[in-house]
Amino acid sequence: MKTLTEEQRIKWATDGYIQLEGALNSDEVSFFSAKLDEVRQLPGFEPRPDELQRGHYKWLDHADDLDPEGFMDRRDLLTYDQAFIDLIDHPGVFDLIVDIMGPWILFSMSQAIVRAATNTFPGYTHTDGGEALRRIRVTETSRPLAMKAMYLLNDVNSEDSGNFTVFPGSHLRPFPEDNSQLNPHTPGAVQLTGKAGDAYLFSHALWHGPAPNHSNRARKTLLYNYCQMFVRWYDFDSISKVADQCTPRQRRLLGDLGYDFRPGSYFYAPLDQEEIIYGSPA
Ligand SMILES: O=C(O)CCC(=O)C(=O)O
Repeated sequence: MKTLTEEQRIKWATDGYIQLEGALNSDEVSFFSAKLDEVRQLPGFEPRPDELQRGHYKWLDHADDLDPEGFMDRRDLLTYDQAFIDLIDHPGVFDLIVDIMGPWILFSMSQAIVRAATNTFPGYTHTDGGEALRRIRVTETSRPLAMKAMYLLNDVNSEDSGNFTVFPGSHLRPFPEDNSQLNPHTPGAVQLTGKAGDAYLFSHALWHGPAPNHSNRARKTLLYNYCQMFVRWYDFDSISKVADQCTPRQRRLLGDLGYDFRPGSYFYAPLDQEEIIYGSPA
């Protein structure tokens, strides 16, 4: 499997993220971009901030906005197309995730976010993993508890275009209890640019979030999240419904250990874990 270059390894350790150019090719970008336009017409999980607590999603008949340039935040993408399943261990990106996290991991979440061009969204900054994980930090040499791959489906060329915004090195500092002043324009924030097909890999502990989008077009992204096996997935309530469409490696990443649950499962990995994760993708 591919591993990080020395330069990427240093950047991951010191900045808490790396950018991979051309992680998806142009056919893949066009395919996923068109799929997101279809997905918003279909039932699925979307946020309901006025109805549900922060970060919780409700099953709806379709996205609120049916315009492909409108806002969408859809969770649990795997049922929409085989390609969303195959992105779990996309060559080139998954290799690096395993290099960073080790082989004892699960796939924990998929998400498509379209950040519409609007003057009403100021952006926000956070760490991942809710109340508990925001209080847990990693050191330069620690494997992360969780990390995400974020795929850009369109070019982001200038600031305030819905950019993925990071505070480099912030994965090594405590997240302030009062983070209300932190935003994509706070000193230290870096609004990343990139080309369609680029991917950002980032640690759960990195302060990050979207910038406002004052450009004249929506910013489309896919987010795939991975965690250490003893943590757990949080996109579905038991092993994903698509398990029978998956390769053995994808099934394992979705939590199918190859035997019925027993105490100890997910704590110590199955004996063939390394063979499955490092082995052939099919
Ligand atoms: O850039 C975005 O739209 C949000 C991405 C993000 O902050 C996250 O996945 O945690």
